[in-house]
Amino acid sequence: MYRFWLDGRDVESENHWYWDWNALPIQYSKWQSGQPDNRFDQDCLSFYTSGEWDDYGCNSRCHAICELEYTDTNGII
Ligand SMILES: [Ca+2]
Ligand SMILES: [Ca+2]
Repeated sequence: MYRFWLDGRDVESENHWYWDWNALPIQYSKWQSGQPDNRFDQDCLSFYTSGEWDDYGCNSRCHAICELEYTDTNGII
């Protein structure tokens, strides 16, 4: 099972999750059972390939997902 970053954080106030890109509160959640546990002060949001969320140490390593705009030679995006 792989883990990926989401753009959420609760670094300002424990368990008050917000999107880092626009600072808005996160309205939806899909926490894994027992999460978020803030273990060793976890303040960044990750998710597993199962789709379940887990708070995770911000300096930890895990996979990233990038969004790219792409247009092929036929103009299809
Ligand atoms: Ca936390
Ligand atoms: Ca956790």
